[in-house]
Formats: sequence, structure tokens, C-alpha cells
Amino acid sequence: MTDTPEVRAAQPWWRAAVFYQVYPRSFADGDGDGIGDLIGVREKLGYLELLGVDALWICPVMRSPMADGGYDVSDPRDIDPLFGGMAAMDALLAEARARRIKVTMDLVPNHTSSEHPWFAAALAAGPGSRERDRYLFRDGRGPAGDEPPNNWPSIFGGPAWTRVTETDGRPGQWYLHIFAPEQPDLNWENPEVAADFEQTLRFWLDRGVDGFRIDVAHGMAKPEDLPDMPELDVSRLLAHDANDPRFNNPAVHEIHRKIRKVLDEYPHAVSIGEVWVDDNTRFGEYVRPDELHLAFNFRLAEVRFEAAAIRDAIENSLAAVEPVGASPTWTLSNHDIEREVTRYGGGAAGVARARAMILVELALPGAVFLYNGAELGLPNVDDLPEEALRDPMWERSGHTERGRDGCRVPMPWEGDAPPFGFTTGEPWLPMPPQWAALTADKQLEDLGSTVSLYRMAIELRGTRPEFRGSELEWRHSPQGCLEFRRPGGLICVVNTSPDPIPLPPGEFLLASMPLASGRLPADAAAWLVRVDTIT
Ligand code: ISL
Repeated sequence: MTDTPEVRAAQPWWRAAVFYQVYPRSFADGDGDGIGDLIGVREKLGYLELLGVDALWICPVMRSPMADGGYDVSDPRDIDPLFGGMAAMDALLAEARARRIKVTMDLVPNHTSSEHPWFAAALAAGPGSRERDRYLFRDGRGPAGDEPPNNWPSIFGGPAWTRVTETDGRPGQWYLHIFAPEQPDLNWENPEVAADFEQTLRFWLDRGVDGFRIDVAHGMAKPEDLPDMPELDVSRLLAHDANDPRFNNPAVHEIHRKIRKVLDEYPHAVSIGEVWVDDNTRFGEYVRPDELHLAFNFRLAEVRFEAAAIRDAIENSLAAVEPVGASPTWTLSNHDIEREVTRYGGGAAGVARARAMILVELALPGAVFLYNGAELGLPNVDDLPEEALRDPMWERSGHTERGRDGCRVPMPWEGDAPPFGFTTGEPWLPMPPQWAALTADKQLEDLGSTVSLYRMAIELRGTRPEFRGSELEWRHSPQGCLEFRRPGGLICVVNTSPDPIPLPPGEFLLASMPLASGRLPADAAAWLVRVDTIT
């Protein structure tokens, strides 16, 4: 469908929005305790406005003992004091609104913290109780009940079951936790669970948030009888397998329909699901008109800098949502994934390729999700000292998986030495001294920097008519290169080959690297405007 300016104006704000993901612990620390907070986010709204993003996705800031960086929620309707409490959230919402930046929160419906009052009540109430029914408690297997109820592994390593001690001091039932033991899975068949989540949705929407990112949106429903996994291949623990009974059970769609009914009462609000489902048809089911508005498609975040793989990721992401009429989404990285500079090989080539890929991503139709620090071209930090690691995966895997801290190192803002203005205290993860060259302050002054490229690209995408239309047309291009066009007249070319290539005819808009004698160098991308659409 080629959209006219009128059609575009009538579309919801999120359909082609640029979202910026804030990992609050690592973004900016406003109170000097070494951990980022919402006071810090508010202080940086000017920077985000300059960057030109439409909306924020803020990772969980609700009350939490922080066993998994806030994805273990003990009170979903309060802001943790570590992040500045409710006052900091209200101040952030007010100032973001004044600057016309939308704010979406991250909600965690699949599990609670083991310190949630419901879980304490479940432990106290004993087997068969109404309190236990809000979670997935089962008797163990074997004559003494000392084996887990099934063979499911946890995503973070070890079994997905933990045995509790009953109030009489005896070993008792087991409870399911797909993630850490501090994150017991909720039983979504219990109506109290859905009712409580509805209350949480309304609570934040009434306070002025513009929507939600829904954590593990493919995980809330569990299969009846919790059957064993067909095969237990440890090397595939983190892979998303169509036969994995832990995820993507059909009953999950009824849950999304319920959530959507609530959101429909707040027509401005958006829901974005974290959906790790590879099959295009199954993926598309999550964004049917009465389910989620958007779902993360991670294909582009999983491929290397290689033309055929990039094209395949784009084509599949488009194909997954096309039959249900949903908007595609694009992301190169997030707080769970190795940063793209490193994924593309690191060093100067890694940065060049990441710069090329942001032009590819921002040339695509649909919503784009940028992860904080990507705009500075930050690499993963893979040499964090072992004693600094905080991801539960490190302990749970028996120190075999270092986990995700390498992509969560705090943002370098200014100055020549750590902590680079991130905090006045000790940053919660050590920051590399080499990041002195990558601070936001330095890059904002340099037109050739990665942050300047982001700014120019986001502005062009938001203002130029050439970005109109939801279709992509692929054009023939040299080996190792890609060229696609948008109906509005945009041409995007990317060169993953080792040699410079000539550019197609058109008016030059922007390139990720200076052209060499009019040619596009290796590891670069460019935007042009089709000659016949220039007025
Ligand atoms: O589902 C998976 C594989 O099929 C996993 O990749 C899983 O979806 C993913 O790890 C979920 O991540 C989210 O929930 C976690 C939290 O640790 C992550 O940070 C968050 O993004 C538990 O709440």
C-alpha cells in the first residue's frame, strides 16, 4: 500500500516510530549510587530530543529485589526506590510529554519475583491452596518426590524447578521458573492473575504512559500437564525450537486478546511483544488485529554483515506480518544480545558495518528499536572481570556462560576517564578507559561521528516523503551488495563486499562513510532519491 500524507497522518504514532530502548541501570545515574535511574533519564531528555527519537522503551523499573536487573518484579504498581520511586517516574512522564517523546514501560506478565507477596503467601499456605494456584506448584517425581516434576531446563541454566520447604520443615512441592529461581512462573489459568495484570495495565495507562513492551510474550501459557521436553539437548538451551513446550503454546493468544481489550480503551497506547518465534506464520499470529500491536522480530539482530543473510532476514520479517496487516519491526541489538559492532567483527570494520546497518534499518518500513549506546557505536565489553559479573546466568550456568553484562556497561557521556559522567559514584559495571573517544559529548561535536550519522538519518527518515509506503522493491546489485527501493522514491544500497561499487543513478542523500571517487566503499551503505521522483 502506498500511503499518501493523509493516510500517514491517520496512522497510529507507533507504526513507523523510532523507539529508543533505555536500560535504566546503565543509562544515566541521577543520585550518585552508581546505578542509573529515572532521574538520570529525565536529565538526558534533551539529548534524546536531539537524537530525534519518537518514543522510549524503558526496561523494568518497578519494585524489584533485582535478581535479574528488574525482570523480577515484587510490586508491579510501584517504581523501585533504586530508580527514583514514583516521583521520578511522574516527573519523567511530564517532561517527556512536554518534549513530545512517548514513554513505554516494560511489563513482566510471565513471572513475579519470589519476593512478591503472592509468592510468600503461596509458600505459607501449603499444597492445594488457592495461594499456590497462582503459580505452578507440583509434587516431585520419584517415590520420595525428590525429582523435578519434568525435565525442563531454565533459560539461565540448571533445572526450571526448585523444591520448597513446607512450613513443617519437610521438603515439599516444586515450583516452576523458566528463568531464575527468584522468578516463579505465574499460572495464567488462574483468573486472579489476569485480573491483576489488567489492574497493572490500567494503573500505568492512567498515569500517562503510552504503552508497554511485554516481556516473554510467547511464554505465559503452559501446556496442560507440563509434559517433558522431547529431547534435552543442553547445547540448545537458548535456541528457540518449535517443539519447546515452554514457549509459544496456543493458549497464549487468548491472553493477548484479553490484554488488547484493555488497551483498546486507551486508543493512543501501544503493546509490543517480545516474541522469540521463528516460524513466520506462528509469529504473525501474535500481531493479529485483536492481539499485540507490534512484536519484536529478532532476525536482523541475529545475522552477520552479509548481503544474502540481511536480505533473508528482511524478507522473512516482512513476510511474517504481511498476512495479518501488522507493521514490521526492526532491531539490531538489545540488552540480551551482543552489541552489533562486536557481532559484525569488532574494531573499525565492526563500527563501519554497524553504521551501514543503521542506514539499512532506518530505510525500512515499520517501527525501529535502537538500543542505548548503539548510537555511540559502543562495542560489547567481553573482558569484564569475573567478580564484576551480575547476570544470573553466570552463577546459574556454573560459571560457564558469562551472560549479558557485556552489552549492559553504562553509557559514556563526557570527559576523559571513567565513569565518563555516567555517575558521580562507582559505576555498577566497570567502564573501559578507551571509551574516552566515544563519549556522547565528543561525538555530538563531530559531524562524522556515529551519533551524528544517527541524528541525520533519523531526521531524514522522519521528514522526507521518500520514506513513504510499506513496500520494498529489490533491485539487481553486484555480488555481496543489496539495493532496495521504497515507493516514495528512496533507494538504499549496502555494500558487504570487499570492493567499492558504483552507486545507482539518483540524488545523493546520505552515506555511512565518505564516498571514494563517487563509489560506495566496502562495509558501507548509502541513501539516494530516485531520479524520476525528484521534483
Ligand atoms: O524465549 C527464549 C528462547 O526461546 C529466550 O530468549 C527468552 O525469551 C528471553 O531470554 C527473555 O528475555 C526477557 O525476559 C527475561 C529477562 O532476563 C530478559 O532480560 C528479557 O529481555 C526474564 O524476564
